[in-house]
Amino acid sequence: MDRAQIVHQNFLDRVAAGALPPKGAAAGAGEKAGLAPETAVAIYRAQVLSRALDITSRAMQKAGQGFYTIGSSGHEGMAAVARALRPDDMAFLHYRDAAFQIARADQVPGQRIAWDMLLSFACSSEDPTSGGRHKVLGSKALMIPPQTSTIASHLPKAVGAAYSIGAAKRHAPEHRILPHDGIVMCSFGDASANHSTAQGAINTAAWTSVQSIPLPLLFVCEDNGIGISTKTPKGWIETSMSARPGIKYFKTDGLDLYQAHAVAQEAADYVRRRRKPAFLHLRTVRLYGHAGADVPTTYLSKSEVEADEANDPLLHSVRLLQEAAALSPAGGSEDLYRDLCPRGEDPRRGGDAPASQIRCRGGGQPDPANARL
Ligand SMILES: Cc1ncc(C[n+]2csc(CCOP(=O)(O)OP(=O)(O)O)c2C)c(N)n1
Ligand SMILES: [Mg+2]
Repeated sequence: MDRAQIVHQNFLDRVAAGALPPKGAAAGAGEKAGLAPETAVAIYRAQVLSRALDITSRAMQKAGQGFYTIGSSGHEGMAAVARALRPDDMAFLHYRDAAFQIARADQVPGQRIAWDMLLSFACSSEDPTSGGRHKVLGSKALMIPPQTSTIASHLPKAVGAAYSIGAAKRHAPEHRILPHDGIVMCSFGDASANHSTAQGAINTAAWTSVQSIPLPLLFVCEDNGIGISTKTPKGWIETSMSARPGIKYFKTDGLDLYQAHAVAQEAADYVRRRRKPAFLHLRTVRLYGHAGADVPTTYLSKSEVEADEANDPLLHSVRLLQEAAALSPAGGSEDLYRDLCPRGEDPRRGGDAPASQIRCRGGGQPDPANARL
């Protein structure tokens, strides 16, 4: 069975049995108190919609309606990072950051994020981000410059964008879109961090910071411990990044939406106030392998793959929302999942509508609030 189907079934079975994964480095009561229940639920909703879109992109590929299936499953903690930033903080995203983009879309009026992303999967000429050239995250309204999966290529651009905020204060440009108190965020994977382009950008940020030149840039490294089929050595990111001159290091658990939000908020506040770069090390897992055609059990043991699947961030979110009594009734988190992800990978299974019949309930303009995928 396909891993996407396994993860989907796993979610339904474990939630029904109340067999939710235990807390890791759990959020304290303070972290839970720092996030309003409605924001926590909005983060969870963005996480589930991101998952639904992953499932749908694979169904579309099987049906010959979509192409590029690299997904965001396991990296849904980025929805909490989005909520720790302002929607006018420019964000250069890792290709697994659909949950970030969806969560940000909730903060900006007039968005139709699910529909726009589906257009991108279908390589539709109506795709507002790339005109159908590629599955690309990005949106002008959301301050997310379009980004393909050319790893590390966006880090130098992010350094330049962050530098430009201070430069625009010193010499008023003709056109300024970044606010004076804004920051820039740039996310990437643990393997991408080794790319010379990434290292050059990180070094530039450190050098600039040490010279006391403003560089309000938050690096976010989404550490799932692997790049395609090559494992990152244990502790590599922390050891190599925690003591860089001029860059403050923060670490958090992307499986825990409360903790991820609290630490991302702390890191973003540091960057905003001090106008200095920070490095947020976010633990994630990678579900479904690298991309659609990848079979992770060819290079990882079954138990390694299953250990990540047992740590599905959505299962952690269900437990955390229950503990915080953020949803009423308590079963609401399962209902929300069933509503957005009514089926697993196979669009023909159980008589569900095929991918070609993806419709949004209520008709009219598709909206993530009523999209049934
Ligand atoms: C410049 C460049 N070199 C190589 C690749 C091929 N490639 C795609 S993803 C990837 C590994 C990325 O791993 P990581 O940064 O850990 O991100 P993850 O997929 O684990 O989230 C590589 C080498 C690429 N896309 N771009
Ligand atoms: Mg990785």
